[in-house]
Amino acid sequence: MAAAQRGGGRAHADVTGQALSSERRPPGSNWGDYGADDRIGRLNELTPERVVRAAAEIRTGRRFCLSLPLDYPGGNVVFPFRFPPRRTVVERGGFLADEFPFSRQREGATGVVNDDIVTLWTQYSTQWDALGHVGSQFDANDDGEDEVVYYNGHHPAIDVDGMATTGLQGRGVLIDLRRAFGDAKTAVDLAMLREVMRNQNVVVEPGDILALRTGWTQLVLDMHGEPEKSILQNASAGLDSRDPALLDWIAASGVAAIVADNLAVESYPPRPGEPGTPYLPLHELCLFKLGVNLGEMWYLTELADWLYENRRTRFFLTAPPLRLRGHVGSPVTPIATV
Ligand code: UVW
Repeated sequence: MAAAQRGGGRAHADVTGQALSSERRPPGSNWGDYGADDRIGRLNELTPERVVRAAAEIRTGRRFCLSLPLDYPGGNVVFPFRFPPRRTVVERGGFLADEFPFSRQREGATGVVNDDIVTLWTQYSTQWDALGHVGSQFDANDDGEDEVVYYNGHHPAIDVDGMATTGLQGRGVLIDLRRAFGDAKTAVDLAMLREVMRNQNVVVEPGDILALRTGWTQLVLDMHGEPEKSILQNASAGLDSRDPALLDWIAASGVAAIVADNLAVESYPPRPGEPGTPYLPLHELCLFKLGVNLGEMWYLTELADWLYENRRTRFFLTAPPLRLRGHVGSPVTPIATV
C-alpha cells in the first residue's frame, strides 16, 4: 500500500519550526494575551485560587469515571479512519510476555509476567483535542501570504505536553442538554443554550470547564461495541457552531475548556458554510483562536444524573491527558469528584 501523503496544508518553509508573531492575530482571537510564547491558552485561567475554589465542590467524596472503555464506540463505522486500540504482546528474550515465567530469567525463581504494547488512535474514544489538533491559514508573519499556523501563531502544531504538565484540574459546570432535548438531533444555538441554563440554574464563570451532557455516548454504550452509524449520526444535541452569537458567548465566557459526551462538541457534521469559512467553526474558534481545549466522547451519564438528583451543577474535575509529546490528541480518563 502506498504511504499516505501529507495533508497538503503545508506551511511555508520559512516558518516551519518557529513560533510566529502573536502580535498579528486573527480577528476574534486572544493571541498574545497570555504571552507571546504561550502554548496552553485558556488553561492559564486554572489558577491556584480557582483550583481551591473548585475543591469546594468536593462535599461527599464520591467519584465518577468520565471515560468510555477506550475500545468504544467499536469498529470504525463512526469514523472510517480511526480504529480501536490494537494490543500486542512484548517479546522478552525470544518469548512472548504472556505469563512469561521469571524462571526463564533466573533459574528456580517463581512468578510470571505479562507485558503489552498498544497502538492508539488518540482521538478514537474519550479524548482531549490538543491545541494543535486544528490550525488554520493566516498571514502571521505579515509577508502577504497565508501560512498554516496554530494557536498563538505557533508552528508546528502544539501538542498535549503543556496540558499534561499544567496538571489539569478545575471546576466543572454541567449543562444537561439531554434532559432538555432528549436524543433528537438538535443544533443548540445561544438562545437555546441560555434557556436551558436558566431552567437548570447553571451559572458559568471564567475559569470553569464547561461540560455538555448530550446522551450520545450513552447511545454508543447501549450498542455494545457494534455502533449503528445511521442512528448515531442522527441523534443527540451539539452546539450550533454556525451561530455567531454562540461563538461570541464562548469567547466572552472565559471558560478554560469545553467537554462533551458527543462526537465533536459542535453538531457534526457541521452545517456547510460559505467558501472561505471554517469547516468546523467551533474547533477553529476554540483550538486555533482562543486556546480552548475540547474534550470529546466523554461519559457523563452517571455524573449528570447524580448532579440532577442532588440539585447541583458543579463538580471538581481532574483530567490530565497522557504526556504524549508530539501528539495532537490524547485519551483521557477524567474523574469528577462531588
Ligand atoms: C471531528 O472531526 C468530528 O472532531 P475531532 O477531530 O475533534 O474528533
